Amino acid sequence: SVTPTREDKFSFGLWTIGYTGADPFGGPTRPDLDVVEAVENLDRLGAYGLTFHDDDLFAFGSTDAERQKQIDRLKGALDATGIVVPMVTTNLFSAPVFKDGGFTSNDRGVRRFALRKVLRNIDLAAELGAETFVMWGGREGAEYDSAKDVQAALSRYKEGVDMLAQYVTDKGYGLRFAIEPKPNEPRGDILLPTLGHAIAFIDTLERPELFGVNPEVGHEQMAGLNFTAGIAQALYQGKLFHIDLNGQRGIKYDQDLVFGHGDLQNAFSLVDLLEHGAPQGGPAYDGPRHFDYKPSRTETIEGVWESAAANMRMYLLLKERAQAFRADPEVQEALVASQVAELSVPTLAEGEGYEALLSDRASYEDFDAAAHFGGHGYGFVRLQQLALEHLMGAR
Ligand code: GLT
Ligand code: MN
Ligand code: MN
Repeated sequence: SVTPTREDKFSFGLWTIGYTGADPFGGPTRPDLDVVEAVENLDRLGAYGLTFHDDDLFAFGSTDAERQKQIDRLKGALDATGIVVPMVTTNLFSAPVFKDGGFTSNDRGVRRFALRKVLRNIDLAAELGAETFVMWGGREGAEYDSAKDVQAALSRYKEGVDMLAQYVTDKGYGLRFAIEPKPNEPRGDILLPTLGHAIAFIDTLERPELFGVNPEVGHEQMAGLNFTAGIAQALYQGKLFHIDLNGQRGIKYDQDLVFGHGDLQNAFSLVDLLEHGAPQGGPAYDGPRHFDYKPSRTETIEGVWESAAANMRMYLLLKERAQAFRADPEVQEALVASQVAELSVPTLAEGEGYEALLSDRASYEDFDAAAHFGGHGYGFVRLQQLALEHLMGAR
Protein backbone atom coordinates (compact mmCIF):
# COMPACT_ATOMS: atom_id res chain seq x y z
CA SER A 1 0.00 0.00 0.00
CA VAL A 2 1.16 3.53 -0.64
CA THR A 3 -0.63 4.91 2.42
CA PRO A 4 1.98 5.60 5.13
CA THR A 5 1.64 3.90 8.50
CA ARG A 6 3.69 3.97 11.72
CA GLU A 7 5.38 0.72 10.69
CA ASP A 8 6.99 2.53 7.75
CA LYS A 9 8.98 4.61 10.30
CA PHE A 10 8.79 7.90 8.42
CA SER A 11 10.21 10.86 10.33
CA PHE A 12 10.71 14.56 9.55
CA GLY A 13 12.93 17.29 10.92
CA LEU A 14 11.05 20.16 12.54
CA TRP A 15 13.31 22.43 10.46
CA THR A 16 12.08 20.81 7.22
CA ILE A 17 8.32 21.34 7.42
CA GLY A 18 9.14 24.45 9.48
CA TYR A 19 11.30 25.99 6.74
CA THR A 20 9.90 29.46 6.09
CA GLY A 21 11.42 29.82 2.63
CA ALA A 22 14.11 32.40 3.49
CA ASP A 23 17.23 32.10 1.33
CA PRO A 24 20.37 34.20 0.72
CA PHE A 25 18.43 36.27 -1.82
CA GLY A 26 15.15 36.98 -0.05
CA GLY A 27 13.06 36.77 3.05
CA PRO A 28 10.54 34.19 4.21
CA THR A 29 7.43 33.24 2.23
CA ARG A 30 5.72 31.46 5.14
CA PRO A 31 5.18 32.20 8.85
CA ASP A 32 6.93 30.20 11.58
CA LEU A 33 5.41 26.77 12.18
CA ASP A 34 4.42 25.90 15.72
CA VAL A 35 5.73 22.58 17.05
CA VAL A 36 2.29 21.38 18.15
CA GLU A 37 0.86 22.02 14.69
CA ALA A 38 3.86 20.19 13.23
CA VAL A 39 3.30 17.09 15.37
CA GLU A 40 -0.44 17.02 14.71
CA ASN A 41 0.01 17.22 10.96
CA LEU A 42 2.74 14.59 10.84
CA ASP A 43 0.43 12.30 12.78
CA ARG A 44 -2.43 13.03 10.39
CA LEU A 45 -0.22 12.21 7.39
CA GLY A 46 1.00 8.87 8.76
CA ALA A 47 4.52 9.70 9.92
CA TYR A 48 5.84 8.16 13.14
CA GLY A 49 8.59 10.56 14.20
CA LEU A 50 9.70 14.14 14.64
CA THR A 51 13.34 15.20 14.95
CA PHE A 52 14.67 18.63 15.86
CA HIS A 53 17.59 20.90 16.74
CA ASP A 54 17.48 22.66 20.10
CA ASP A 55 17.07 25.99 18.26
CA ASP A 56 14.10 24.68 16.22
CA LEU A 57 12.15 24.13 19.42
CA PHE A 58 13.26 27.13 21.51
CA ALA A 59 15.08 30.13 20.09
CA PHE A 60 18.82 30.51 20.66
CA GLY A 61 19.32 32.43 23.90
CA SER A 62 15.95 31.41 25.41
CA THR A 63 15.61 31.61 29.18
CA ASP A 64 15.28 28.34 31.09
CA ALA A 65 11.57 29.02 31.52
CA GLU A 66 11.00 29.65 27.79
CA ARG A 67 12.96 26.53 26.96
CA GLN A 68 11.00 24.38 29.40
CA LYS A 69 7.68 25.75 28.15
CA GLN A 70 8.46 24.60 24.61
CA ILE A 71 9.68 21.20 25.77
CA ASP A 72 6.45 20.72 27.71
CA ARG A 73 4.35 21.74 24.70
CA LEU A 74 6.25 19.21 22.57
CA LYS A 75 5.77 16.47 25.15
CA GLY A 76 2.04 17.23 25.30
CA ALA A 77 1.74 16.87 21.54
CA LEU A 78 3.75 13.62 21.58
CA ASP A 79 1.53 12.18 24.30
CA ALA A 80 -1.62 13.20 22.44
CA THR A 81 -0.58 11.66 19.14
CA GLY A 82 1.91 8.86 19.83
CA ILE A 83 4.50 10.53 17.61
CA VAL A 84 8.03 9.69 18.83
CA VAL A 85 11.40 11.49 18.73
CA PRO A 86 13.89 8.96 17.31
CA MET A 87 16.66 11.51 16.73
CA VAL A 88 17.78 14.86 18.12
CA THR A 89 20.55 17.17 16.92
CA THR A 90 22.16 20.46 17.97
CA ASN A 91 22.31 23.67 16.00
CA LEU A 92 25.96 24.74 15.85
CA PHE A 93 25.54 26.83 12.71
CA SER A 94 22.82 29.52 12.86
CA ALA A 95 24.01 31.85 15.61
CA PRO A 96 26.74 34.29 14.52
CA VAL A 97 29.05 32.89 17.21
CA PHE A 98 29.40 29.71 15.10
CA LYS A 99 30.45 31.37 11.82
CA ASP A 100 33.87 29.69 12.10
CA GLY A 101 32.48 26.43 13.44
CA GLY A 102 31.58 24.88 16.79
CA PHE A 103 33.88 21.96 17.71
CA THR A 104 36.59 23.27 15.37
CA SER A 105 36.35 27.04 15.61
CA ASN A 106 39.74 28.67 15.81
CA ASP A 107 38.36 30.38 18.96
CA ARG A 108 38.76 28.08 21.97
CA GLY A 109 35.97 29.81 23.90
CA VAL A 110 33.54 29.07 21.07
CA ARG A 111 34.60 25.41 21.12
CA ARG A 112 33.90 25.14 24.85
CA PHE A 113 30.54 26.87 24.42
CA ALA A 114 29.64 24.50 21.56
CA LEU A 115 30.39 21.45 23.68
CA ARG A 116 28.24 22.79 26.53
CA LYS A 117 25.36 23.46 24.10
CA VAL A 118 25.59 19.88 22.80
CA LEU A 119 25.82 18.34 26.30
CA ARG A 120 22.67 20.14 27.31
CA ASN A 121 20.82 18.89 24.26
CA ILE A 122 22.07 15.33 24.75
CA ASP A 123 20.32 15.35 28.13
CA LEU A 124 17.11 16.43 26.39
CA ALA A 125 17.54 13.76 23.68
CA ALA A 126 17.91 11.06 26.34
CA GLU A 127 14.92 12.40 28.25
CA LEU A 128 12.77 12.13 25.11
CA GLY A 129 13.94 8.58 24.40
CA ALA A 130 15.90 9.35 21.21
CA GLU A 131 18.26 6.60 20.00
CA THR A 132 20.39 8.68 17.67
CA PHE A 133 22.17 11.99 18.06
CA VAL A 134 23.08 13.53 14.70
CA MET A 135 26.04 15.85 14.24
CA TRP A 136 26.05 17.91 11.07
CA GLY A 137 29.09 20.17 11.16
CA GLY A 138 28.05 22.60 8.45
CA ARG A 139 30.23 25.42 9.80
CA GLU A 140 33.20 23.17 10.57
CA GLY A 141 35.45 24.14 7.69
CA ALA A 142 36.90 27.11 5.88
CA GLU A 143 36.90 29.23 2.75
CA TYR A 144 40.68 29.69 2.67
CA ASP A 145 43.42 27.09 3.04
CA SER A 146 45.62 29.31 5.18
CA ALA A 147 42.76 30.08 7.59
CA LYS A 148 42.33 26.57 8.97
CA ASP A 149 44.86 24.04 10.21
CA VAL A 150 42.87 21.01 9.08
CA GLN A 151 44.93 18.51 11.10
CA ALA A 152 44.47 20.55 14.29
CA ALA A 153 40.76 20.92 13.47
CA LEU A 154 40.39 17.14 13.17
CA SER A 155 42.17 16.74 16.51
CA ARG A 156 39.70 19.16 18.11
CA TYR A 157 36.79 17.34 16.42
CA LYS A 158 38.05 14.07 17.90
CA GLU A 159 38.64 15.65 21.30
CA GLY A 160 35.09 16.99 21.36
CA VAL A 161 33.23 13.91 20.21
CA ASP A 162 35.36 11.59 22.39
CA MET A 163 34.23 13.63 25.38
CA LEU A 164 30.58 13.42 24.29
CA ALA A 165 30.90 9.64 23.97
CA GLN A 166 32.39 9.48 27.47
CA TYR A 167 29.42 11.51 28.71
CA VAL A 168 26.70 9.27 27.24
CA THR A 169 28.60 6.21 28.50
CA ASP A 170 28.91 7.55 32.06
CA LYS A 171 25.28 8.63 32.07
CA GLY A 172 24.11 5.26 30.75
CA TYR A 173 22.20 6.90 27.90
CA GLY A 174 21.37 4.51 25.08
CA LEU A 175 22.37 7.13 22.49
CA ARG A 176 24.59 6.60 19.47
CA PHE A 177 26.08 9.38 17.35
CA ALA A 178 25.65 9.79 13.61
CA ILE A 179 27.98 12.17 11.77
CA GLU A 180 26.37 13.85 8.75
CA PRO A 181 28.78 14.66 5.90
CA LYS A 182 28.41 17.49 3.40
CA PRO A 183 31.07 18.72 0.98
CA ASN A 184 30.37 22.48 1.10
CA GLU A 185 27.72 25.08 1.95
CA PRO A 186 27.65 27.07 4.13
CA ARG A 187 31.47 26.75 4.33
CA GLY A 188 33.52 26.80 1.14
CA ASP A 189 34.86 23.41 2.21
CA ILE A 190 33.46 21.42 5.11
CA LEU A 191 35.48 18.94 7.20
CA LEU A 192 34.40 15.29 6.75
CA PRO A 193 32.95 16.13 3.32
CA THR A 194 31.71 12.66 2.35
CA LEU A 195 30.58 9.54 4.15
CA GLY A 196 33.91 7.92 3.31
CA HIS A 197 35.83 10.70 5.07
CA ALA A 198 33.51 10.38 8.07
CA ILE A 199 33.87 6.60 8.37
CA ALA A 200 37.65 6.92 8.19
CA PHE A 201 37.57 9.61 10.92
CA ILE A 202 35.39 7.40 13.15
CA ASP A 203 38.20 4.84 13.10
CA THR A 204 40.40 7.31 15.00
CA LEU A 205 37.95 7.77 17.90
CA GLU A 206 38.17 6.26 21.39
CA ARG A 207 34.73 4.63 21.15
CA PRO A 208 34.21 4.03 17.43
CA GLU A 209 31.31 1.65 18.15
CA LEU A 210 29.21 4.60 19.31
CA PHE A 211 29.67 6.45 16.02
CA GLY A 212 28.14 5.95 12.60
CA VAL A 213 27.01 8.17 9.76
CA ASN A 214 23.84 10.01 8.75
CA PRO A 215 24.35 10.39 5.00
CA GLU A 216 22.06 12.73 3.07
CA VAL A 217 21.12 11.92 -0.54
CA GLY A 218 21.79 15.43 -1.83
CA HIS A 219 25.02 15.93 0.08
CA GLU A 220 26.82 12.99 -1.52
CA GLN A 221 25.34 13.92 -4.90
CA MET A 222 26.66 17.48 -4.52
CA ALA A 223 30.08 15.79 -4.57
CA GLY A 224 29.13 13.87 -7.72
CA LEU A 225 28.99 10.57 -5.84
CA ASN A 226 26.63 7.63 -6.21
CA PHE A 227 24.49 7.70 -3.06
CA THR A 228 23.31 4.08 -3.25
CA ALA A 229 26.89 2.85 -3.59
CA GLY A 230 27.93 4.95 -0.58
CA ILE A 231 25.05 3.58 1.48
CA ALA A 232 26.11 0.07 0.51
CA GLN A 233 29.56 0.76 1.92
CA ALA A 234 28.10 2.27 5.10
CA LEU A 235 26.00 -0.89 5.56
CA TYR A 236 29.02 -3.08 4.81
CA GLN A 237 30.95 -1.31 7.56
CA GLY A 238 28.03 -1.42 10.01
CA LYS A 239 27.92 2.38 10.10
CA LEU A 240 24.51 3.31 8.70
CA PHE A 241 23.01 4.64 11.94
CA HIS A 242 20.52 7.06 10.33
CA ILE A 243 19.68 8.49 6.89
CA ASP A 244 18.52 11.82 5.41
CA LEU A 245 16.31 11.26 2.36
CA ASN A 246 15.73 14.04 -0.17
CA GLY A 247 16.25 14.94 -3.82
CA GLN A 248 19.09 16.68 -5.67
CA ARG A 249 19.62 17.33 -9.36
CA GLY A 250 23.29 17.33 -10.11
CA ILE A 251 26.34 19.09 -8.74
CA LYS A 252 25.09 22.44 -7.50
CA TYR A 253 23.84 24.09 -4.30
CA ASP A 254 22.02 21.90 -1.77
CA GLN A 255 18.49 21.63 -3.16
CA ASP A 256 16.78 19.52 -0.49
CA LEU A 257 14.00 18.55 -2.90
CA VAL A 258 11.34 15.97 -2.08
CA PHE A 259 12.72 12.41 -2.05
CA GLY A 260 12.69 11.05 -5.60
CA HIS A 261 12.28 14.49 -7.17
CA GLY A 262 16.00 14.50 -8.01
CA ASP A 263 17.88 11.48 -9.32
CA LEU A 264 14.96 9.04 -9.54
CA GLN A 265 17.02 6.06 -10.75
CA ASN A 266 19.33 6.35 -7.79
CA ALA A 267 16.33 6.73 -5.45
CA PHE A 268 14.96 3.46 -6.86
CA SER A 269 18.17 1.51 -6.27
CA LEU A 270 18.46 3.12 -2.82
CA VAL A 271 14.99 2.01 -1.69
CA ASP A 272 15.68 -1.45 -3.11
CA LEU A 273 18.88 -1.63 -1.04
CA LEU A 274 17.39 -0.20 2.17
CA GLU A 275 14.39 -2.54 1.99
CA HIS A 276 15.99 -5.74 0.74
CA GLY A 277 19.70 -5.51 1.40
CA ALA A 278 22.17 -6.63 -1.25
CA PRO A 279 20.93 -8.96 -4.02
CA GLN A 280 22.60 -11.93 -2.29
CA GLY A 281 21.39 -10.91 1.17
CA GLY A 282 23.46 -8.84 3.55
CA PRO A 283 22.18 -6.17 5.89
CA ALA A 284 19.16 -4.04 5.03
CA TYR A 285 18.35 -0.88 7.01
CA ASP A 286 15.75 -0.90 9.78
CA GLY A 287 16.12 2.60 11.22
CA PRO A 288 13.92 5.64 10.61
CA ARG A 289 13.26 6.76 7.04
CA HIS A 290 14.02 10.37 7.82
CA PHE A 291 13.20 13.14 5.36
CA ASP A 292 15.47 16.18 5.35
CA TYR A 293 13.99 18.31 2.60
CA LYS A 294 12.84 21.88 2.16
CA PRO A 295 9.29 22.62 1.00
CA SER A 296 9.78 24.89 -2.02
CA ARG A 297 9.84 28.63 -1.46
CA THR A 298 6.98 29.01 -3.93
CA GLU A 299 4.52 27.16 -1.66
CA THR A 300 2.11 28.13 1.08
CA ILE A 301 1.47 25.94 4.13
CA GLU A 302 -0.84 23.70 2.06
CA GLY A 303 2.14 23.02 -0.18
CA VAL A 304 4.22 22.16 2.87
CA TRP A 305 1.88 19.34 3.89
CA GLU A 306 1.48 18.22 0.29
CA SER A 307 5.24 17.96 -0.07
CA ALA A 308 5.59 16.13 3.25
CA ALA A 309 3.06 13.58 2.01
CA ALA A 310 4.86 13.41 -1.35
CA ASN A 311 8.10 12.28 0.33
CA MET A 312 6.37 9.31 1.95
CA ARG A 313 4.37 8.46 -1.16
CA MET A 314 7.51 8.51 -3.32
CA TYR A 315 9.25 6.16 -0.91
CA LEU A 316 6.33 3.72 -0.84
CA LEU A 317 5.88 3.82 -4.62
CA LEU A 318 9.57 3.07 -5.08
CA LYS A 319 9.28 0.26 -2.54
CA GLU A 320 6.47 -1.31 -4.57
CA ARG A 321 8.47 -0.94 -7.78
CA ALA A 322 11.56 -2.48 -6.13
CA GLN A 323 9.51 -5.43 -4.90
CA ALA A 324 8.18 -6.03 -8.41
CA PHE A 325 11.73 -5.80 -9.79
CA ARG A 326 13.03 -8.41 -7.35
CA ALA A 327 10.08 -10.75 -7.94
CA ASP A 328 10.22 -10.73 -11.76
CA PRO A 329 11.54 -14.10 -13.08
CA GLU A 330 13.06 -12.35 -16.07
CA VAL A 331 15.04 -10.12 -13.72
CA GLN A 332 16.18 -13.18 -11.79
CA GLU A 333 17.32 -14.75 -15.01
CA ALA A 334 19.08 -11.56 -16.12
CA LEU A 335 20.87 -11.36 -12.75
CA VAL A 336 22.17 -14.90 -13.28
CA ALA A 337 23.26 -14.06 -16.83
CA SER A 338 25.09 -11.01 -15.47
CA GLN A 339 26.87 -13.19 -12.86
CA VAL A 340 25.77 -10.84 -10.10
CA ALA A 341 25.55 -13.72 -7.61
CA GLU A 342 28.97 -15.05 -8.59
CA LEU A 343 30.56 -12.03 -6.91
CA SER A 344 29.54 -13.55 -3.59
CA VAL A 345 31.69 -16.63 -4.22
CA PRO A 346 35.08 -16.13 -2.54
CA THR A 347 37.94 -15.72 -5.00
CA LEU A 348 40.12 -18.21 -3.16
CA ALA A 349 38.94 -21.69 -2.21
CA GLU A 350 38.54 -22.52 1.45
CA GLY A 351 42.00 -22.64 3.05
CA GLU A 352 43.68 -21.65 -0.21
CA GLY A 353 46.55 -19.17 0.08
CA TYR A 354 48.95 -17.64 -2.41
CA GLU A 355 50.96 -20.84 -2.69
CA ALA A 356 48.00 -22.89 -3.88
CA LEU A 357 46.96 -20.06 -6.20
CA LEU A 358 50.47 -19.88 -7.64
CA SER A 359 50.42 -23.60 -8.40
CA ASP A 360 46.95 -23.54 -9.96
CA ARG A 361 47.79 -23.52 -13.67
CA ALA A 362 44.12 -23.01 -14.63
CA SER A 363 44.16 -19.61 -12.92
CA TYR A 364 47.00 -18.24 -15.05
CA GLU A 365 49.13 -20.39 -17.37
CA ASP A 366 46.09 -22.09 -18.89
CA PHE A 367 43.65 -19.22 -18.35
CA ASP A 368 41.96 -18.26 -21.60
CA ALA A 369 41.52 -14.49 -21.27
CA ALA A 370 39.98 -14.24 -24.72
CA ALA A 371 37.34 -16.87 -23.93
CA HIS A 372 36.40 -14.95 -20.79
CA PHE A 373 35.32 -12.05 -22.91
CA GLY A 374 34.83 -13.70 -26.25
CA GLY A 375 31.43 -15.30 -26.49
CA HIS A 376 29.34 -13.23 -24.15
CA GLY A 377 29.17 -9.81 -22.56
CA TYR A 378 27.87 -9.26 -19.07
CA GLY A 379 24.36 -8.24 -20.03
CA PHE A 380 24.32 -5.24 -17.71
CA VAL A 381 22.46 -3.09 -20.22
CA ARG A 382 19.59 -5.58 -20.37
CA LEU A 383 19.47 -5.66 -16.58
CA GLN A 384 19.37 -1.85 -16.41
CA GLN A 385 16.58 -1.74 -18.99
CA LEU A 386 14.55 -4.17 -16.90
CA ALA A 387 15.17 -2.06 -13.80
CA LEU A 388 14.02 1.11 -15.55
CA GLU A 389 10.95 -0.58 -16.99
CA HIS A 390 9.98 -1.63 -13.48
CA LEU A 391 10.68 1.87 -12.22
CA MET A 392 8.43 3.29 -14.93
CA GLY A 393 5.65 0.85 -14.17
CA ALA A 394 6.01 -0.57 -17.68
CA ARG A 395 6.25 -4.16 -16.45
C1 GLT B 1 20.63 21.64 8.21
C2 GLT B 1 21.33 20.78 7.21
C3 GLT B 1 20.83 19.38 7.23
C4 GLT B 1 21.15 18.69 8.51
C5 GLT B 1 20.47 19.27 9.67
C6 GLT B 1 20.95 18.59 10.92
S1 GLT B 1 20.61 20.96 9.76
O1 GLT B 1 19.32 21.88 7.84
O2 GLT B 1 21.13 21.35 5.94
O3 GLT B 1 21.36 18.64 6.18
O4 GLT B 1 20.70 17.35 8.42
O5 GLT B 1 21.79 19.39 11.66
MN1 MN C 1 20.77 19.20 2.45
MN1 MN D 1 20.58 16.56 6.45
